[in-house]
Amino acid sequence: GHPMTWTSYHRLTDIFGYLDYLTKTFPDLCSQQEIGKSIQGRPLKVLRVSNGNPTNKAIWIDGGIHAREWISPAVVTFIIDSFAENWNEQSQDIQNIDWYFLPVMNVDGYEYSHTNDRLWRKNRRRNSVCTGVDLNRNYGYKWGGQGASRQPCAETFAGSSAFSEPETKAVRDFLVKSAANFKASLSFHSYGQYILYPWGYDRKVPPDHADLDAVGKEAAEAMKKVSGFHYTVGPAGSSLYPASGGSDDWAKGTMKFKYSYTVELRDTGRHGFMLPADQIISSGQETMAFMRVIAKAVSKA
Ligand code: 0X9
Ligand code: ZN
Repeated sequence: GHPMTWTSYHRLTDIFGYLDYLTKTFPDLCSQQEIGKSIQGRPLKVLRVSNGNPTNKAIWIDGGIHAREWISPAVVTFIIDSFAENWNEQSQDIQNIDWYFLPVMNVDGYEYSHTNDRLWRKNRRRNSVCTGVDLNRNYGYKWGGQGASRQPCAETFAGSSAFSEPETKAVRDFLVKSAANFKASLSFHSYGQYILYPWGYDRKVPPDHADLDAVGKEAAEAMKKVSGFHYTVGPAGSSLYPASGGSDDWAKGTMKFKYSYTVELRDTGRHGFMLPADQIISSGQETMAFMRVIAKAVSKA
């Protein structure tokens, strides 16, 4: 039977078990790939959802870059479930895209946030004195600039060099080598209810920022219609704070994926990272509205 629920947060083995269920139950739609291993040796599992049409464009989605942001893997698996269980009811735009999901990127940190420290953020690399690299400071575009720390004990430690971490390296190698026609990258985080686009490394914007802003605003309106929750749209560096070495900047700056967003899911601070599990389903439903708008934009791109 179906091994997953969206009324509580799940451990990594449950999530992996769910991916196995999907590939067994929908073999023509879902396939799995291990793209690498974490620093503690846990597998990094990517699920591809695709109708196999060779002219499809592709979208990359990651969750759980930050360990404590539990709503992120929960929403990413909710999206996967909505697609897989109701594929034929999805929009034509959604059906004609190859979807690549990495529900939990920071697998070691995610487990550690369940077993030892609920508010753990970084991965579990043993540095000289402290543990952990902030994976969202470890990507190679403008690595080591503003908002990233050189101090191993800092929450925003960028690592010893760009892509020093096996988790970021695995994602980079997978995307660089992939034959898929990627047009967008979506990275799910919490919290704050923001739809952020590049640049994150500075208070600057790319030349096509108006396109990113328009699609972001259309998505925010669609989300508001579904749940009533308000998401703020803007460039990451000025809407939030400048922070370099992020996945979003690398997707746009190095990989040249047209649409790159970091979505900060619920809430705006009442519960923060400890969002009650009874908000997973409604968060997932509003994020599905976001997905439909992105799929439409990518179809036209
Ligand atoms: O600081 C981050 O990595 C993200 N916020 S979080 O609270 N989830 O840690 C925002 C990243 C926005 N993008 C860039 N600054 N590149
Ligand atoms: Zn985050």
